[in-house]
Amino acid sequence: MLHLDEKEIAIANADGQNFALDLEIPRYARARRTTDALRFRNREAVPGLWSGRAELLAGLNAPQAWISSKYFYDSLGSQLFDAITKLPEYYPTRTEAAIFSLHMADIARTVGSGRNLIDLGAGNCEKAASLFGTLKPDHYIAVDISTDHLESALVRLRRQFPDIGMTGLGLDMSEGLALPESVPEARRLFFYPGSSIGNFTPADAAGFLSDLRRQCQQQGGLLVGVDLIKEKAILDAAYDDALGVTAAFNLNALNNVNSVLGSDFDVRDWRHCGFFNQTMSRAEMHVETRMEVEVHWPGGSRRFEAGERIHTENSYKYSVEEFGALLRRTGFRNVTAWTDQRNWFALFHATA
Ligand code: AVI
Repeated sequence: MLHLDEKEIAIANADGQNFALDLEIPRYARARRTTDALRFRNREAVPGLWSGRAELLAGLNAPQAWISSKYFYDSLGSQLFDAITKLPEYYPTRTEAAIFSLHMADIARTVGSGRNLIDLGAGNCEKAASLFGTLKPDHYIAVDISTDHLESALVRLRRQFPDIGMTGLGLDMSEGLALPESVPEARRLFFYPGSSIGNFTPADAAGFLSDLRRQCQQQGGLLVGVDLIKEKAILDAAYDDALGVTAAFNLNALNNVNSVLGSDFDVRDWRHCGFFNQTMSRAEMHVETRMEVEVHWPGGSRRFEAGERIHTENSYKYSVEEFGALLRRTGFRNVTAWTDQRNWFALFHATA
């Protein structure tokens, strides 16, 4: 491993060579973050201030309508997301897995064993469980907004790994991460794979990372997966696949909104839009009307013109330098990054 000064981070490339990178952020990146900070204040407000119905109504009534991406994940949506991760076009999941197998020994040395592994957005717990043999955590704390997957996964894992203490927590992390006192404070390793950090605006990501940093006491750390900036055609395909699974995932949010709000969205009136916005360095998803439609909900309605869109998701892409700088700005240090052969995805470790 390299010794690095304050402005550098260690990178190990696919051939296992270590090299150092300067952390200066390009000026355009800073400008972009400022724009996003303003956008965040206007559009998404402070997480926790709005919940459920009030947030949905604010989004649907906004001049540029939006729905929070958390509405993707009802039971069908979670299954559609699992299917997305198996699509040929959606490279992040398998690329992150390849980074783990390529660099496992180095990752295990850097992270260390006997940690309290806190899995943020654990889902079916498969990713974290694949690390148990190598990282040998003392305790596994699985956090997810949906507890359906969690309970059955933990029952199975408890039988397989009887020496690891296991806890499941049903928490909505868009409301901030409030861990109960039962979660041990020392030796925490926050695990946030899959580039879910990209679904926050950079300003929100900074807030979330600072929050994690504050919750790391002695010997705390973070292991986070980040999708990297790449050719537009690859990203366009990843968010608009040929089979239409991503389209179904996106449109299903409208069905979920119907059940939460009592609205009457008809998915047949809407089409999926998914593409990479190079200026904003993010993949965007929208639903777009096929014709003029009027949508009703108890106490209100809205007419949408033909071709009008509702913005449903942003998925920000970073360079290794930008994300390393973000970690450092939010109080982390000893930043290490591992990438795949094509430099499409990066796994970062940093200590508190
Ligand atoms: C969960 N998250 C990291 C996915 C992403 O790529 O932003 C969600 C997703 N949206 C479309 N495809 C997958």
